[in-house]
Amino acid sequence: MLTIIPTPVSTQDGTTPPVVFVVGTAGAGKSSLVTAFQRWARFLEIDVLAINLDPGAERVHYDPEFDVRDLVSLSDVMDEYDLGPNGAQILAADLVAAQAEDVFEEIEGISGDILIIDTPGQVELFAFREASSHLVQVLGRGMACLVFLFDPMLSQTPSGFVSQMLLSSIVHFRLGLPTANFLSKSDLLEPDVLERIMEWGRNLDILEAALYEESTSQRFDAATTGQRSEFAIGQLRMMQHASIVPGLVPLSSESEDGMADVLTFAQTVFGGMSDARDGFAGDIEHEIG
Ligand SMILES: Nc1nc2c(ncn2[C@@H]2O[C@H](COP(=O)(O)OP(=O)(O)OP(=O)(O)O)[C@@H](O)[C@H]2O)c(=O)[nH]1
Ligand SMILES: [Mg+2]
Repeated sequence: MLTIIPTPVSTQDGTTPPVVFVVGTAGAGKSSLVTAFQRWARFLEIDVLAINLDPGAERVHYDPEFDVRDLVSLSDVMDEYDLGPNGAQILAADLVAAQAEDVFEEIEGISGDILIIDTPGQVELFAFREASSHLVQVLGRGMACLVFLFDPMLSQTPSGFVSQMLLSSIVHFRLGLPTANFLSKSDLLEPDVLERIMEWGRNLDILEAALYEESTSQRFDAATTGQRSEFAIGQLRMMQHASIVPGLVPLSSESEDGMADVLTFAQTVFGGMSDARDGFAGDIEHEIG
């Protein structure tokens, strides 16, 4: 089941492809998703255009329509401004965002069915820099949505799961884009572990009990245990109340599970792609299965 955090879409001119920003914590599998999605879509004759917005990427395995490393090089930024790797990442992210119009010019007029954008390693470099909001607006043109990747290892504890739920909603709040949560690298999880995580996404009562149990086993005192669980569950219930339903779709760039759901998400938010490829995930999986 795909869970969408809805946000009204402002404009749609019918010609520009929908834009999917892939966001997540460092190493969550963002670049791999872009590669896998492009490869998967090629077989369906869906034209997926990719963009790399990560100046710190060592290498990319997809075929980028535009690569920000052509504009900003991390090593040049380090040399020129005498910065370490972290400072350089921050400055590079700002430099990229400041050149949003140049990036847009590079991609203006390209035609494709969908545009998928790889973002910098650390989510805060993309979501929390002021200049990034501008970049999202310029590149998104009112047709953008967000795929937020949950790290599979971090998702295995209730507190790790809740932390990512909260992070996803903060990024959603910050950028104001329709957001769907995906559990990345789900092929690495044992089926029972995967099912437990999915259950947490579906049922807050079960998550609350797990969180309480975890706090107890970590030997927090009773008051702290209660406060932690209450805080986390209170936040999640509030999100649920505002229709920001926590939910997850399993994804694997290895097995290509969930690729159709990424496509469905973009289609659901922005309307179908033109022509016969206008199917939903189930149809597509049926067609290729
Ligand atoms: N088994 C498995 N491994 C994956 C999957 N997706 C990514 N990986 C591995 O996870 C590691 C990190 O993947 P990346 O795609 O580079 O992650 P990223 O979020 O782009 O990383 P940064 O840009 O450095 O933050 C790599 O070793 C990938 O091979 C997946 O679906 N399954
Ligand atoms: Mg990457």
